[in-house]
Amino acid sequence: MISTVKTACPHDCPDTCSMIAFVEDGKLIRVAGNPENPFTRGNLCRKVAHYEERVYSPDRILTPLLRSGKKGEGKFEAISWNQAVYLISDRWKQIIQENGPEAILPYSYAGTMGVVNMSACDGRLWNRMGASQLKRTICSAAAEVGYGYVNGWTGGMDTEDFANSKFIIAWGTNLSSTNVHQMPFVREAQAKGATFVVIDPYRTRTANASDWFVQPRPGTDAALALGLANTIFQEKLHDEEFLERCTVGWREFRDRCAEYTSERTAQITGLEAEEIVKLAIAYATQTPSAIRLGYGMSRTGNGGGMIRAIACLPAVIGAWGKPGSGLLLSSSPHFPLNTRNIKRPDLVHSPDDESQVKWGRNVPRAINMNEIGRALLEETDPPIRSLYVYNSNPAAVAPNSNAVIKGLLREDLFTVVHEQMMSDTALYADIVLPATTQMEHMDLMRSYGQLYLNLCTPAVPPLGESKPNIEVLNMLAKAMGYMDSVFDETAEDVIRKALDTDHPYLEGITFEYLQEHGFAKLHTPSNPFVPYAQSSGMKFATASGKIELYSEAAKKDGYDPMPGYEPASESAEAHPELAEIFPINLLSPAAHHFLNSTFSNLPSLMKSEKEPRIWVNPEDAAVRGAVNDDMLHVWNHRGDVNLKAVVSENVKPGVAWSPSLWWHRDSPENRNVNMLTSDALADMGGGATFHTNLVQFEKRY
Ligand SMILES: Nc1nc2c(c(=O)[nH]1)N[C@H]1C(S)=C(S)[C@@H](COP(=O)(O)OP(=O)(O)OC[C@H]3O[C@@H](n4cnc5c(=O)[nH]c(N)nc54)[C@H](O)[C@@H]3O)O[C@H]1N2
Ligand SMILES: Nc1nc2c(c(=O)[nH]1)N[C@H]1C(S)=C(S)[C@@H](COP(=O)(O)OP(=O)(O)OC[C@H]3O[C@@H](n4cnc5c(=O)[nH]c(N)nc54)[C@H](O)[C@@H]3O)O[C@H]1N2
Ligand SMILES: [Mo]
Repeated sequence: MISTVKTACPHDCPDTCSMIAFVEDGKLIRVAGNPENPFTRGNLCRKVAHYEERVYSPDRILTPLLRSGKKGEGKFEAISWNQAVYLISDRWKQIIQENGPEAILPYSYAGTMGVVNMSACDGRLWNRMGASQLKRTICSAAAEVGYGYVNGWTGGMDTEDFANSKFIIAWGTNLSSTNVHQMPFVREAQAKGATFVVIDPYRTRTANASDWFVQPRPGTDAALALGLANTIFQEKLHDEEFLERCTVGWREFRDRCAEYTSERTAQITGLEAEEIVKLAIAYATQTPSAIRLGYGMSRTGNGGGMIRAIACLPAVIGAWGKPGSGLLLSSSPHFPLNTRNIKRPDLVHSPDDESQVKWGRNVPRAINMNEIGRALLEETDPPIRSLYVYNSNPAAVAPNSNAVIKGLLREDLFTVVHEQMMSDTALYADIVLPATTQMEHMDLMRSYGQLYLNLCTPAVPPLGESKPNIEVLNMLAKAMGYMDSVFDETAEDVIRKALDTDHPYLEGITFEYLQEHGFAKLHTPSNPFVPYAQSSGMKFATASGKIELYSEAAKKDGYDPMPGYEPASESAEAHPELAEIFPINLLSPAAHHFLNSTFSNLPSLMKSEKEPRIWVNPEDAAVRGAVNDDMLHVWNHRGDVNLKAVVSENVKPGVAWSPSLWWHRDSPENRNVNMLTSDALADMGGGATFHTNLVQFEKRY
């Protein structure tokens, strides 16, 4: 008999789809999108559509493992959970005694985005222990800070409301690959006559679905945004009433924009001045107009500043608070979950006082996850003696892989990896712990791209001896002697606590309701939700409660109080000597068939993604005597890789594009593109810079 279970996709994607799992004899036989969910609409992306392939992958880890060979060799022997927990806690107690708890570093990101297995887990055991904190900066940090200076950390437009727009810009985001369920709303708008614009230095699948593709030089979007605003002010198409009522410093901002004439903007961006003027006028007049802003473009040396400048545009034309109008970077801030209830960020352990100590008196040091390689290799006080990895695959995904792997090879580093798959990182572990997949554990999902809460109900029992993150961390906490009651909580306890709020958006959305229906849209004042409507009294989360085109907060943090264009760190403008040697700007954004390094080990998706490749312009290929399908040797001062050439006009001369991310294991000579990427930090938030890399290439064979 086949039974069905309502669940959801847990992966790091703005869509967070409602799923149905089909189960026969305790086995997952297939999955489908839940047709009742108005956002998922019964469709799943290519990656998740055959989830059973992932659940039953031969790469699944099914028992705890102890290293029996050399570091990174991948030789392990099975041990019991009791042995594993004893070995880990015993070693940690010794390390804490010798070097204090900061010598232990947890490393995690968004393998699952669950409230239980990501959010709650990230703030409990580690805070209790006083372990080094991890700055989780690899994805959205620069964008959040840049956006925050303008609007505060507030939620954007309802994705479903894009269907009501007349002019849509997908700015630095590849929706057809990374946010596929937003596209039907874009197409609906297009069918009603809307213009769909894509702004990207690479001709993406999304660009191919657009009415107007704008292709600036990478890292120049701040100039483009200010140039567009300048034309809007010049043409008197700005909304003065809105600017007076809802913003701070618009006249100073207007004067700043005047520095970005269409001629100067054209020079910086490589676009034609006429195109800039045309785009500005269309954006301001074909209203309601909406911007979908991606995190992707912000992973650039000047990414925070780019996002900040773009985030000002809706205010200039008074786009907020009207249907089909405004901007969406993230919907996360709209979810009023009681996250304080599920974490304990206020408490850290003090060696001389077993009772709880407030943050601020004894805050542990924080390590930026983008700099993990350096942190493991450079002398720090105390040294990092143990690394506990879960929900992440740093050997493959973190920038500057050479440094990361060298760090993981350290003989004296005690590495524990809790994983579903024998990933590139798990290979370097001393102890590997088996993790359940979403089909085997319970969780609650919010979303960064839509407004539905989803409950994940387990569909099948855990495979082998695998366990969810929360259970493993609870076991480790007890073995460490931490008897706090949070370490007795089950996933259901955490979910009930997260839903325990009297916020009107969650009225009636109980655990039981979600068990029955699988999902619920937030009960926002209107549907589609129109945030910041004048009648709602909803404010921006800045100090002034207004949109800050001039930001005192930015000034206090040492930035220009207004947005401006600064060339990215590793660019020809900022570093001409380096560009002499490495003349190509490599972009490395999301692959269509993978999700970061998740799914990249599944044969059907590897086949669709073909092989590790790099797109280069015909001019750049010709001067190096390279043609399509040649193996290229690509290198810089950090490392080198071999990638198959796709000679294509999709990139302009001087730019190359290689999607993220193949495992090192499955790349030529075991080296993926992160051998080339930079661990320099973005201008804001300590963000990643996966698109700010200068490289050189030649034909290999
Ligand atoms: N299929 C698939 N889906 C995914 C992911 C995946 O790996 N694969 N990853 C998930 C995750 S973790 C995230 S954060 C999101 C990211 O989703 P997106 O925000 O869409 O991110 P990317 O595709 O990495 O980058 C978007 C685009 O930015 C462009 N870009 C690079 N530099 C610049 C620039 O200077 N200016 C402009 N205008 N554009 C630039 C790139 O060419 C790329 O097309 O997607 C999620 N969804
Ligand atoms: N070159 C390049 N590199 C990039 C990017 C890029 O655009 N270009 N994108 C960056 C971005 S945006 C991001 S967000 C990061 C993502 O970096 P990561 O968050 O590390 O993402 P994934 O590669 O998806 O790895 C997640 C791992 O968690 C495991 N996992 C999944 N669920 C669970 C669970 O419940 N428990 C445990 N213990 N493990 C689980 C999966 O098997 C997988 O190996 O990568 C970054 N790396
Ligand atoms: Mo991400």
